[in-house]
Amino acid sequence: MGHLLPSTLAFFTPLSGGSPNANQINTLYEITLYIALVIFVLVEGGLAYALIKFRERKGAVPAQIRGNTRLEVGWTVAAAVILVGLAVLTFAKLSSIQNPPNSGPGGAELAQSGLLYASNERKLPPNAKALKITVIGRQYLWQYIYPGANEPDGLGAPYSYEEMVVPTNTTVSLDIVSADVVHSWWVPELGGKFQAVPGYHNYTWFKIAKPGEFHGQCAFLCGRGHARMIATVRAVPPAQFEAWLARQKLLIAQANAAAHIARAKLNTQTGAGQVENP
Ligand SMILES: [Cu+2]
Repeated sequence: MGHLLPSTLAFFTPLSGGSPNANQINTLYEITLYIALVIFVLVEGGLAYALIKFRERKGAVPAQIRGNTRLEVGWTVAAAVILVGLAVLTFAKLSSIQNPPNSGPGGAELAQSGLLYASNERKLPPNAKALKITVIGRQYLWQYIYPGANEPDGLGAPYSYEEMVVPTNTTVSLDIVSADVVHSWWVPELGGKFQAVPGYHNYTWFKIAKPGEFHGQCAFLCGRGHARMIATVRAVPPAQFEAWLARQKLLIAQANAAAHIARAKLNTQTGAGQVENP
């Protein structure tokens, strides 16, 4: 019974629980909802009371009332005070939604400091260290590029599709871009929605405390395969993440080497394929 009200309210508030920014957004919704609920009960209660108390009776003559200045000024001022209060609260919370905190003490060591790209939009934690992952929207799947390139130009960086693996207790900073059309990155439990727009960089962040899986989906109609453009973020302990990343890098290098050999073989063969596609 004690859980009934919160769980009913949770139906009306955003998903959260994965990252502090999502939790702060949820708190703002909850505060607004609680205030609205009190007002709703007061207004509907007053209406029901008046309906019953002043219902039609034989011989009763209703009093003719023309306005009540004190009441009218009262509810106008009260509504204005609530609006101003909510606005102040929102602005006070905005910084904890936009600005990431530092990684926790057990966070992954790979978090690099400094900026990879010149930008005044990417919000970094106070110590400027975050694990930077590039999110690329493609028709119709999400690609993630992790740190660990062999060359300064980014060549050889480990990547994955659809499922992003991240370390727990680590501030993860996402650089969201698109390879084709507009997509929208949205994993509700990890914070707000961010568009992937060709030619632009959008940034967001999350910090996941405990291992777990979070699900999302492209939130902007991007073509025929839009509905299948899903995203999963899997948080694992930092040591496990580093092992996964190293293995991913190895698998990609092996696949590239195999492709290189296959290409070389094709180039030396004279077959129907080569005649048709010289
Ligand atoms: Cu999409």
